[in-house]
Amino acid sequence: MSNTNTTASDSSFESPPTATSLFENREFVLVSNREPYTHERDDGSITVVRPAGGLTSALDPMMASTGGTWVAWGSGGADDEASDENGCVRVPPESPSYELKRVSLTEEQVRNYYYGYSNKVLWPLCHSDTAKVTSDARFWRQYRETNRQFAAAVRERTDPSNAVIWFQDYHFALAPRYIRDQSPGAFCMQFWHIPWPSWDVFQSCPQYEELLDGLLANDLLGFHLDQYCQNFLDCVSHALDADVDRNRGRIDYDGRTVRVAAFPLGIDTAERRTLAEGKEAGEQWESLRKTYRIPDEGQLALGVDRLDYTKGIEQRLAALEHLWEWYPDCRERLTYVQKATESRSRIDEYQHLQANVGARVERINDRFGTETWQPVISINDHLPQSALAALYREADICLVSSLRDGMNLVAKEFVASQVADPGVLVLSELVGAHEELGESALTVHPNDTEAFAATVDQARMMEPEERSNRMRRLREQVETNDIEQWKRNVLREASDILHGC
Ligand code: GDG
Repeated sequence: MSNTNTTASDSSFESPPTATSLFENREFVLVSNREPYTHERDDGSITVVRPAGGLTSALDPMMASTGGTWVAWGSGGADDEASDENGCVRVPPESPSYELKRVSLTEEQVRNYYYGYSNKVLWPLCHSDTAKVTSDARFWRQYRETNRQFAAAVRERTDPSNAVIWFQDYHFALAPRYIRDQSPGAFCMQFWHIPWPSWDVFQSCPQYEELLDGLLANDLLGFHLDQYCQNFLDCVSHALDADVDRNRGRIDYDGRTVRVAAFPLGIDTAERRTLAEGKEAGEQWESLRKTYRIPDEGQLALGVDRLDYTKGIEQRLAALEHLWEWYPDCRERLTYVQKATESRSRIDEYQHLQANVGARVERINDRFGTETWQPVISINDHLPQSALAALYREADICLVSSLRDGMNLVAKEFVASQVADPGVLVLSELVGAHEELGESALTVHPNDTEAFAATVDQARMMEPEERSNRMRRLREQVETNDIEQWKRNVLREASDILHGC
């Protein structure tokens, strides 16, 4: 890991600081595209659903303890009915302690702001896949308009000059500017969950100047890795008239100073462990085995992804096909479970990916399957956490092969769930998590099919002692840098800036 000052220090505290203790009188406002709770109509009655998502479930307890407001797109079918005339509802449902303010989006906004600019422009751009970027003037127009609408929603709830406003992710590159221009005293911060590309890639986006200007309206901008910080600083120094201090992660721009720092996101390791050790995971495992006919015998390799082209699912299947072809003793001894959840299916690229993955799985199963054994088992349903925990716990090998990934929480979740016989993590060198876990995982390059296959074979044959040692080191890493540590580091940094330290 780089030791420049863009990597925020691991401050340790007597007791964990909370947003309330750090920001005193300022109201805390969180802004994200996804909401922590949706209301759905089910057989006539309204039910509350917690959309599964690592981040929303990690930030919900923080909001519950600080109070304040969470502003998000109201995407649930019965959200309007369950909210008051201002689009607000108090949550968590079991003991309400903060306000959820829902922003209603039209179908056109969903098409152009969400599927369009966010997921057909910024997503491929930030993953350095410029060939997949789709240009359409409507995308940008509605991205701007929707960012304005979110900024207005924040303003409806609070005076930004007396608030700390924390934006999550690439859906809101412009909203901080729309807040700042009207409320210079606001404290704005943002965490960018996906990679930040190099300048030559970022420059291919015609809106580069306005995007950077929007993000520089924050006081603090966080990325997972120092590398992404450096890329961002580089883009700013090329595109804007700004003073960039790369070593200290500071940008002087438009009469203000913006801090840019790395905060590698962690997971709730205690929760993952509890889930993996729980009785429910045991029951779920039995049920998964029966439903999907997962064999008792042999070893199990696992992949868990949203079906996204950045996750390298086709490359992983190519490596496995090579393995079963050239390492015949793996046949009937190593089964691969692909837990892939459909994602963004309104976008052509994602439909093609689903079709290609399906076709490849079918071909592999036709080539190597026998009457009693199926090499690849696809689980496309969204699973409850306890079922996911069962898969993580029972897997002998976890395959993470993204072509680019801001962090990748699956790698960390697998490690935290390895409560029984330790398995092996096979990790692409192109994911953010590789910086923390690469030393004790087995590293692969997703596009080097033969070497990837050989590494899976190495994982399969690894002696128990080496597996144990590697897993112990991985666990230490994941437990030390967990979600609490991440929140602490981000909030402490924000508080230092706010108090001029
Ligand atoms: C973005 C960045 C960054 C998956 N299937 C099920 C399920 N999941 C959960 C996993 C995990 C999450 O989805 C996927 O997280 P990732 O980190 O792998 O990826 P992205 O969704 O692309 O997230 C990424 C992340 O933001 C955070 O900053 O790490 O780089 O791309 O938590 O467990 N959960 C349940 N059932 C499933 O079937 N319950």
